[in-house]
Amino acid sequence: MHKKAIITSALPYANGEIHLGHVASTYLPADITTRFLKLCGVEAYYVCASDDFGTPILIQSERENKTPAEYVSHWNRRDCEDFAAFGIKFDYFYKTSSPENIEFVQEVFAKLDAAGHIYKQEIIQFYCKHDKKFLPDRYVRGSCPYCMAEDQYSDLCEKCGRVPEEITNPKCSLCGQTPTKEKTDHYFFKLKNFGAQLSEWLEKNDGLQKDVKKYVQNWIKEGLIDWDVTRDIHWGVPIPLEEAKGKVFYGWFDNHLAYISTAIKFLDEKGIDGKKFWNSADIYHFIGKDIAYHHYLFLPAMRMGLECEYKLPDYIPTRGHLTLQAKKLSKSKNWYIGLAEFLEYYPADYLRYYLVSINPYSQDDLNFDWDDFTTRINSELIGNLGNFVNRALGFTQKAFDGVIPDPGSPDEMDAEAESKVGRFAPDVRLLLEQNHLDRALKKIMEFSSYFNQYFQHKEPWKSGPGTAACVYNSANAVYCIAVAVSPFLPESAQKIWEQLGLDGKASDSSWNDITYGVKPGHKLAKSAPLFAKVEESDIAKYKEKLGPQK
Ligand code: B3M
Ligand code: ZN
Repeated sequence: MHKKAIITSALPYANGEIHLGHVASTYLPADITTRFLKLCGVEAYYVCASDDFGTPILIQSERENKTPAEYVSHWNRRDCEDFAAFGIKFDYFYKTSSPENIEFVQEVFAKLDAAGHIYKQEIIQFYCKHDKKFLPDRYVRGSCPYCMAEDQYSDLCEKCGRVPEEITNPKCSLCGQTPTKEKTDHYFFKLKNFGAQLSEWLEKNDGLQKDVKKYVQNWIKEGLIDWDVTRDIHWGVPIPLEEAKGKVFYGWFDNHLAYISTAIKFLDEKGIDGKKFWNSADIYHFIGKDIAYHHYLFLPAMRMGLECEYKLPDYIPTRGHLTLQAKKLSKSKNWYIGLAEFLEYYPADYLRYYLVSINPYSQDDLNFDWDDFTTRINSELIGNLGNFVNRALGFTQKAFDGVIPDPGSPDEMDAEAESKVGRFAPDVRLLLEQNHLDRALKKIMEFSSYFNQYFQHKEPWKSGPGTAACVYNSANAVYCIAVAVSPFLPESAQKIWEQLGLDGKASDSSWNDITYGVKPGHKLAKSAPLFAKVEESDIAKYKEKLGPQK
C-alpha cells in the first residue's frame, strides 16, 4: 500500500439515471475502497466525471430537442445528487466536456501523432441518405461478426464483449433503413503496435485481476486491430488539425483521459502538483466487465504511447453485471430499479449492505433478489449487527447508567473475546487490501455474531462476577465495529459512533483505532435501534412495480 492513491470508477454516461446495476459493480466498491484507504492514512482521492460525449447522447438530445450541452449538464447534476444520496463520496466529480479535458485530449492526440502512433486513412463509413448523416457506433445496429449475436450496436457487442470491425446486416438506428457507404478520412491509433508491450504489462502486474488478464491475453493473441478514433459528428472533442475540421474524437478516446485531467485539475486546485501526485500514487480504475476491453487495452496502450508520462493503472477491479430477479436489466422493458427510487424505499445503508454481500471480487454476475434482500437485511444486518449494538449499549445504559465500567480481571471467555478484538482489524484489513469487500464485510458480521453469543453466554443481566468485563468488552466491540464498518455503512457507523458518546466522525478515525477505544468511566449517549425491519408486504409491492415476472 502506497501513501497516495487515486481512485476512479467508470464514468457514467450523462444519459439517463443511475440505477442499481451501475452502483453495484463500480461506484460502491470504489467508494468503500477509498473510505478504507483514507482510514488507513493513505492520501486517497476518489475522482469521477460524467461521460458527456458520444453518439447515444447526441441522438438522445436530438430526440428531446435539447442541445447536447444542456442535455448533459442536466444529467451531470442529477447523477451527483443520486450518488450523494447513496453515500458515494467523490472528492471531485467533473465532466469529460470540461475545457481542461478537451485541452488535455487534444494535447495527448498531438503527442501520439508526433510519436508516430496515429495515421490517417480513408474509410468507407455507413451513411444514411434518409437522415443525411454519417452513422457511427450506435447509429447502426446489426449482427456481431464474431459471435453472430443479432441486434447489436456497431461499436460493441454486448454478448461477447468485443468491438466488431464491421457489423453484419447493418440498419440505421434512426429510421431502420439500410445505410449506404460513403468515403471519409479517419484517424487511427496503432493499437496493433502495442500487443507485445500490453502482454508484458499484464503478465508482470500482480495487482490486475487474474481471471480478466486471461481473456485479455486471448484477445491479444487473436490479434489487435488499429482503432478508429474519429467520428463525423458535431458533438465531441474536436480533432486539433486544420484538415480535420468538423470531425471529433470517438468518446472512448477522450473519456478515460478525463480520469487524468480531472484528477490533475482537482489536485492542482488544492495546491498539490497533480501530475507528480498521479505518478507517485497507486492508481485504481473500478469498472464493470463490459468495458474490460477498453480499460485493459485502449487505455494502457494510449498511456504507453505517451511513454508512460502518466502512470498506468495498478488495479482495475472488474466486476460482473447485476441481474434483477435473475433477469437482465433493461430500461426499455422497465426491468430495472433507479437508485433514487430505491432510496425512497430504504436507507442507503440497506442497499450498500446487500450489494456488497452478494458481490464477490470477480466477473461473475450478481443477482438482486427482493426476497434475498429481505432475509439478509432482517436476519443479518438487523438480527445480528443491529441487535448486538443495541443490546450492548442498551444494557450499559440500563445497568451502569451509561458509564463504561472497569473490567476487573478477565475470565476465560473474556480473554478469548479480547483476542478476537486483537485479530479483528488486521484480518479485515487484509481482505480489504485484496479487494475482497464481500469477505471483509462478512468478517465484520462474524465478529458481531461472536460478540452476540459472548454476551448471551456471559448473562450480564444476572449481575454475577464478570458482568463488568462483559460490558466493557462488548462496548469496545461495538466501537471496533463502528470504525471497521464505516467504509461500508457510513450512516449507520456514524449513528453507532454517536450512541457511543463520541465526538466528531467515525470516518475521521483511523484503522489503527480498531481496538479498545472506550475507556472505563466513559459515558455513552442515548441508545436507540439502528434499523427498522423490512416488511414483506412492502417487498410484494416493489416486486409488482417491476411488472409481470416471467
Ligand atoms: N461511460 C460507461 C460504460 O460503458 C462509460 C464508461 C467510461 S469510463 C472511461 O459503462
Ligand atoms: Zn436513417
